[in-house]
Amino acid sequence: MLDTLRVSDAEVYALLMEEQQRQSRCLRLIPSENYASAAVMEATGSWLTNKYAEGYPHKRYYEGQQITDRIETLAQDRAKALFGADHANVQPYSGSVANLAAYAAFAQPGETIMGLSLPFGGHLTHGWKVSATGRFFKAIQYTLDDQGRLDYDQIEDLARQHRPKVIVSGATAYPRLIDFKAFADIAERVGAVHITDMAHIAGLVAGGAHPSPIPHAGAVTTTTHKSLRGPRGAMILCHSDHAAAIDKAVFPGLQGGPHMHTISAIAVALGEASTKSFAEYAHQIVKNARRLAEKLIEYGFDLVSGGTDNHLILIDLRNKNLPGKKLSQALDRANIVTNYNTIPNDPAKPFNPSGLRLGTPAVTTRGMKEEQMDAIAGFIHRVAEYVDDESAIARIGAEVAEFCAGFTVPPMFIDRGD
Ligand code: DSN
Repeated sequence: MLDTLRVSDAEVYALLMEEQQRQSRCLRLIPSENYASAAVMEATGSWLTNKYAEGYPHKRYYEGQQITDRIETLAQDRAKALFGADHANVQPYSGSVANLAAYAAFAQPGETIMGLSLPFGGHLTHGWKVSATGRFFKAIQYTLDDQGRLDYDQIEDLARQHRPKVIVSGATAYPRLIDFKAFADIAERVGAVHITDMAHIAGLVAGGAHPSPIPHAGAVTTTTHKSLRGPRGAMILCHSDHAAAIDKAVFPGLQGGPHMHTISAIAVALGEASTKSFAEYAHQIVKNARRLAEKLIEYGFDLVSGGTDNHLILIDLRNKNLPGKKLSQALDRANIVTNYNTIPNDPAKPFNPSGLRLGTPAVTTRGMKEEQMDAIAGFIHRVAEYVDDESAIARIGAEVAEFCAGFTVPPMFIDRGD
């Protein structure tokens, strides 16, 4: 890859090669990151970069759509088949835009939406005050109970009190299963549309390693690059009775020309995600997260909600007297990449919170299994113990790089033979 770039722009080429080496040398534990396959990356960089295709297949505002119509239809069909949805819009540029579009399909500016509060594990675009979703709509935010779990009674009380047009389920830092049916029942009782943001868990849902929100939500938004392991993009899946409203909200409501190069790569990723080997991958992500959680608990780490059901772990570092930022920066110096994060009811400020968020999608793509999770927990424990000792951190970093060298780094060929 990149043979032409190497010749035509040595400066950018050198930076990209350094990034490739960083991704190879490090244990990448940010739960929203992954390694896309070579096929996904090739499709992302194709001739479709050159094409405008405003509109939808067979209803475009530009000519020359002989191929784009077939590609977008293929991506839609693969998305519908993989997730069992009636309709798929594969045009949203990102998860943030997909969420805003989905709300705009069902609520007018100033009307009420409801979602999980950002410091409790919700996304910015679930109605947080600085996001357009919190400014353009009246956003009511639910929180978690004292055990770090969703409190469906609280959600129902708030919904009855505020009568939102839209209730959002889904999270970016919630390690437990979400009861999508409970959300659907609450939404039905107050006359709201239930929208699920499944961005984090889309790969798990595709592989059958997490219950699907599709039967319980009016619309489901997702990014395509997290556990689903595709290009950086997004989709909205919905029932046929909402299809027109969703399509109109994406284009012309929020976006202009779709990124056809990304859409072709989404089709490739959906093809990969429909294989048996991807289902095994999805189940291994969850097994790895459980094992990593168990080992971290053995090392004295306090986990929000006491463990995990999905791909993600949230550590409450208060018992270690260690701010999340300080630990995540020390881990980064030791070639272990995580992100600091708020914990429910965090007494500290969001820019220097009390938590650390980890996930297993990327390391599982590299072929790591339970045995390697034990080693990773050991590395994290040692960095936390020696957080102020730079020579110890450097020694651990060298060990981590050596450990990583034993595991293939995509881009690689994904066998679609099954
Ligand atoms: N909030 C980001 C994450 O989970 O990393 C995604 O937008």
